[in-house]
Amino acid sequence: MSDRGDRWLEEDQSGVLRVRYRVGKTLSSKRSDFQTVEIVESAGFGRMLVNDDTVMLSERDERIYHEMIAHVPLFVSPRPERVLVIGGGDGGTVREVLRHPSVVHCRLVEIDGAVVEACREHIPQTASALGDPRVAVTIQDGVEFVARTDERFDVVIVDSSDPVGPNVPLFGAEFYGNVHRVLNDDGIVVSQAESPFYDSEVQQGLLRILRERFPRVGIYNYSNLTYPGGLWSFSFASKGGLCPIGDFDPGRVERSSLTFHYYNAAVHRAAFTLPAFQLEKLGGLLTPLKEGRIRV
Ligand code: SPD
Repeated sequence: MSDRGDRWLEEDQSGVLRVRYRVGKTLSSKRSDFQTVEIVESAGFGRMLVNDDTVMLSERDERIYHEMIAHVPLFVSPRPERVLVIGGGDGGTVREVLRHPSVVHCRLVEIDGAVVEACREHIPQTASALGDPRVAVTIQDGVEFVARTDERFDVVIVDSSDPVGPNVPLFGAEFYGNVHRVLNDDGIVVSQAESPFYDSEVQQGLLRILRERFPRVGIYNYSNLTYPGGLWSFSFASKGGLCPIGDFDPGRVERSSLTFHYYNAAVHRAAFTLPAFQLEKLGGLLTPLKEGRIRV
């Protein structure tokens, strides 16, 4: 068998579509307490992290997802110093967070230690960030962590998997009540919000929960290669009313001298422009984005 391509890995999307990836060698395969965690070589996407037959990331396109989940909130937050990442045991989100020199502490809370271990061993492209001295890795359920912690954060990033099994509470009201609690007054929470094509009910549910607690709520999109349908979303909510457009200074991105694969200041702004079908479903749940900050 060649390293990159003698079998097909099949992922089911919502029971209505199956996507198949040509893959070769399995570098690691473990049944953890929560899921099957596999790292495979693929023909077209480099190494892939696959949990319960669902692609979490590929080396080829992970930068799109991780740049968009991290830099949008971090460039809106006035001075992000303390960041909490829930999920994201592969380390890709943490890697992007650490590129902001104002960040002094980044805590990763991942429920499944097997994900962290497998990525540390086989996907250094993302997991090498976890060795940075500013990072603290906690293997614990994120729901439990935010319910109990005394720490406070400027940005919370919910880098979750799909809302099945132990991930369901990460899309729930109690969790977001506690996220609100652990955020500083100007705090921002951004969350993995599934597909606008397949999951509009999930998106509606999440935005409804956020609207009950946060004065500013938005959703933004990104295109990627490996999540079915290609177009996927993140939610954005700010505790103090910071607006991802009105309080975003494109000059700050330029002055940072950071280079990106996908994110830039124009993409940041454009990502909040939603297609008509998505606006029709979600429009009533979003707060206006054009004006500056909503003072609370
Ligand atoms: N359908 C898969 C959605 C997975 C989103 N999370 C991926 C984790 C990458 N850090």
